[in-house]
Amino acid sequence: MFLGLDSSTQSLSALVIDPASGTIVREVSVNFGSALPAYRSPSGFIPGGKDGEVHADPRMWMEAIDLVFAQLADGFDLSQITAVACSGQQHGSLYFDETLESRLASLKASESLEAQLSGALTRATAPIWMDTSTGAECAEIAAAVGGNAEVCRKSGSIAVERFTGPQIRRFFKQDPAAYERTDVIHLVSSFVGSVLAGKSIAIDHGDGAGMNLLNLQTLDWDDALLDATAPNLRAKLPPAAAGTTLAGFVSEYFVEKFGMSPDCQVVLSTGDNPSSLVGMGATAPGTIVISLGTSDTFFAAMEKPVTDPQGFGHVFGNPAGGFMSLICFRNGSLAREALRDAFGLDWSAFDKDGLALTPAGNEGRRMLPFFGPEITPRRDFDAPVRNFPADTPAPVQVRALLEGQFLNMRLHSQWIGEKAGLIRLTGGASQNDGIAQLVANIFQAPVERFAIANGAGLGAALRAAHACGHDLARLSADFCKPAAGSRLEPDTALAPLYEQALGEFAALLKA
Ligand code: XUL
Repeated sequence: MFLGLDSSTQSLSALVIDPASGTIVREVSVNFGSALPAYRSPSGFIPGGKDGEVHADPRMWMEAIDLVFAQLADGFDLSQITAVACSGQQHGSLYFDETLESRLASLKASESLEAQLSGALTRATAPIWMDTSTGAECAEIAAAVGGNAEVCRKSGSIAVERFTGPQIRRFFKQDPAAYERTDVIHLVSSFVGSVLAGKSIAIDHGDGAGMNLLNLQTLDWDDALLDATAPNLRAKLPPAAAGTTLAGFVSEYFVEKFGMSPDCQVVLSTGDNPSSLVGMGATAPGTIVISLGTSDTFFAAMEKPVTDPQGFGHVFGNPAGGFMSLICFRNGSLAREALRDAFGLDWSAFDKDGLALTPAGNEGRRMLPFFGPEITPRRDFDAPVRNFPADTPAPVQVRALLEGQFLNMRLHSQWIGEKAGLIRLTGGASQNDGIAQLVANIFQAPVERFAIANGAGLGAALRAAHACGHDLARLSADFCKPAAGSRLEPDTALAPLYEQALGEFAALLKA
């Protein structure tokens, strides 16, 4: 059996798969807010950060590892686990002094992880992916290496506020002495993996590419980016390595305390988006994943690391080899819920209220569906822009919003240069038939829906099995199945109409 962990923004979850039977045999989860209220982080981060700062308390993550293993081991024999791999929210970083290695190597089962590891922290809190505080640092890094086009050419993304390099630079500027004392910097994913392995493990190319530090050609830390970020940074980073690397055996701590086998292997960790690519069975180019969540994300495997000339999209390593694109749209459910609330609609009727009562293409009535700042495209919207009166009845508004969201997604994913062959749709709103059919029509590709709530955790367990010799295609066929009867075909007659709508949407965006 194989264990996958996912340390996300709000929870740490664990999932065990049995490849022999093709089933998930155990799933547990620790919600940071409710299980660890002492950290006063109801949504997994410390509320009220100033100037765009969004940080979390790393001690909360340490405590959660003990809690999730206690749950896992309760009535379940963890010695059956052959290998474990972790996934983590991307970009978040933890900072430790030189005592980390000896602490990890000598963890006592009689004490907690938090009691034994927190003393090594050189930065009390960890910046996470929601942080937008590093605008100045992004500009400095870009200027130092010759502009954002160069940062993007090297690292797959322009300098981005939430990415780890700019976050490291901010720390170095704010507290140079603590930066100097820092011996090792981990991502959330590599930190959890290091605790399991009882030693610092490498950072994989999937999560590493979310740092503005990894050179996608050499797959090593880039000297110019390192120098632009902070002094002596290479010495503070674990090496970068392929996600299929076996990092070692599980630490004695987990053997003694939770009954794991001393022969259980620890596979390198990766970020939650690369991990979801595996969990959604989309590691081969041609299948696109659209995840409809708080933010909507669009990701897909890619043959070559082409980058977004506009600088909105990102390129990360694909855990199965090669690369993947990732585009994040901030106004996902945020916008759907804002419109729903503004018109007093109910979710179950959201598509019927809008999509069923209005014609495809909405007779040219278009909306830029941004109720707040957007990152794709990068603009400080505070209300949606419409080419029709704002008091137009709800059905037209609903269609304009949804068509706008997916036209925006199609427009800003064109740089990838691959036609969607199949779309795997996940996340809350994917269950809505009207929305799913609209995605099929706008992208002119079949859509399959997934019931998997934890694609990143499943991806981690599948990666663990794959690294131990299981065939990934076989694992995908067994575990990454769309919900029965969930496939929808595009209405090909609508192709020209949505081609035209795409042009109209782009024009409204430029206006
Ligand atoms: C990706 C990103 C988010 C986090 C969420 O760039 O910032 O998707 O990975 O956990």
